[in-house]
Amino acid sequence: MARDDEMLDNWWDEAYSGPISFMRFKFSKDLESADIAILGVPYDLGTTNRPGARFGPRAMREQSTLTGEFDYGLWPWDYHLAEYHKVIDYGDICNFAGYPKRMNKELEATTTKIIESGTACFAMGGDHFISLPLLRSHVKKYGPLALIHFDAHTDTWVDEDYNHGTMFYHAIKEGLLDLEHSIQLGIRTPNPQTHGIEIIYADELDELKPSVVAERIKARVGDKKAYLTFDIDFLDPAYAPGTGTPVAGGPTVMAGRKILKGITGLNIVGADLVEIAPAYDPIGSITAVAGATLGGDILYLLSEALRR
Ligand SMILES: [Mn+2]
Repeated sequence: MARDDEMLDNWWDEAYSGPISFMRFKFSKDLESADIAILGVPYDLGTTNRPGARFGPRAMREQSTLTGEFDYGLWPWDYHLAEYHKVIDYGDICNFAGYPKRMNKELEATTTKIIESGTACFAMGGDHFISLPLLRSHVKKYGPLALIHFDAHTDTWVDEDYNHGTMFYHAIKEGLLDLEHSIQLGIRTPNPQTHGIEIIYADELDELKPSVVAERIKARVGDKKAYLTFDIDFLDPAYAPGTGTPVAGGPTVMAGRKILKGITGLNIVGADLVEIAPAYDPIGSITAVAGATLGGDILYLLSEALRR
């Protein structure tokens, strides 16, 4: 892990100009010197309702040029990530439109390459199905992982088909999850089966302080290695209309950010943020602004875990 002086000393563009990389971290495939890689996964063939999450990574990058333009870092974190790490934007995996099987294989291979090099990976979806190949590659390295899952949906539907509502059922079936230490937050859709995962439903979450929710997550996950997955539809559609399967009655962006900040210190080894579909995000790109900000928070959680 090393301070990235080149990043800290070169403030070059306004938020509205210049190349669009995530939070202005340089595009690079150099995994040797990198500590954290940001990977775009523009895939949305697993969507059951509105398509369009393939445009999510680009929308997040574009809005992140504002959250990432400050050389002091992202508030309320009190440092810049480059003070401790070389963070790279690894670009997108691409050329998979119409080829779900190829995407599945290639995403697992790409993330395996990234994490085997000792670089932590933050993936930007894409629809939520991408979490399955991401989990497979992480579990190969780390063993079964505690899942910290923000979502309106459990995505554990018992269904042999692959889509963005079944991938955690497949993850369970494949033994990828440490169920006793896994937790889902913000759920507000029918759930015939918990599979032994702790769930804080949206109504309960609404009555709890974010700090209390964070303590519940910490108590559940403990010191286990964890994978964090954040479906933007965790948020109320007032804050995130630009998504494939919105469900009314969800938390605010502030609640989401406070919960994330509150779980600092957990051993999070990998993460994704998914389901931003900018075509349904017509007013001020509010979903992408939320996603870019929450994505920044998740990078800080990976950083904190790396420095534990
Ligand atoms: Mn969802």
